[in-house]
Amino acid sequence: MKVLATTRLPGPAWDELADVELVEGDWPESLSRPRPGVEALVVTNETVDSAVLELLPDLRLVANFAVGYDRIDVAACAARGVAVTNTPGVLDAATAELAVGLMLAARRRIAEGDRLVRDGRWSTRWAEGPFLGRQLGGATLGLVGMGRTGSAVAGRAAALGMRVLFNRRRDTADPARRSLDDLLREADVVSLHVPLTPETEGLLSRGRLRLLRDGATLVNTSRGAVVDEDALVDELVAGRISAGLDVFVHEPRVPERLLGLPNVVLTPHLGSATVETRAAMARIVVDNILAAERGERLLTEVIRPER
Ligand code: 8YV
Repeated sequence: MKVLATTRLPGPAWDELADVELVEGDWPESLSRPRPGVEALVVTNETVDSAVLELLPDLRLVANFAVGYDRIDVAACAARGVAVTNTPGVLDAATAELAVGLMLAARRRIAEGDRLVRDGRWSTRWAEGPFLGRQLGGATLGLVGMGRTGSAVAGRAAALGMRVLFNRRRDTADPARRSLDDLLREADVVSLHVPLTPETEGLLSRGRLRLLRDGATLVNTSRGAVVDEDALVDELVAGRISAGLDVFVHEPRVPERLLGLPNVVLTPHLGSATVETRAAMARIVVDNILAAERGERLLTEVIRPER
């Protein structure tokens, strides 16, 4: 099966593919001409829309090297009989660790402290004040989304002594469940673990961000567009809250106004970026391609197009 990929995947599984072409440069402009014969496309949640599909007339499979597939037009794929797969189940621990890391970094001012030391501003007289943070133990965590990653964060946060509340759509009698607005009012730390869909786009609107307590911390390892980014930047510039952000609306662009702020920790979409997780994701991508090649059932199909 001829495979076109936007990047070479890490780990040993990739070498099992016999016929792979890498497209260099910015996607989708880099796909500048029709590629008949390409049957599988490997993307890392880059745009796959009708225009891309037009250029790949023999495509049978989009194998996404990510669990989130918000940039893939699954309806357009289904209409052409193109299957879409993602990589669920192997990112939860890595993403949960990063979320907890961002909570710690923002609440305990780790990145800010690192910059202070590097800049030679560490002084025993504490010219900049006593440099105090807030501890996670005893604080209330509000999880927006309680799927695989949210649950993985909950376990780790409880081990750190946090009280864990959550919001999710599905009804449950669990006393820790809150409405979204109540969760935002009650939590010291809010962490987002919902996929980007038309329902979650802008979920944390300007009005909802105002519900956050003074001194609260927002952690986002899901998708930038789940939050009204301009409104979030305004809150951070005002210094009313702090944040740990791994995702942004226009990656790799980060809002200019955030760059000089001490109260925000910025990472470059590292949620799944561990050796173990990326190798496991690549294994799933390759296994899906090999299954398609053999005409077998795909492992992790996100839609089942009419065939
Ligand atoms: C991906 C992600 O690794 O899986 C996802 O949905 O956001 C990331 O962890 C990233 O999109 C690169 O593929």
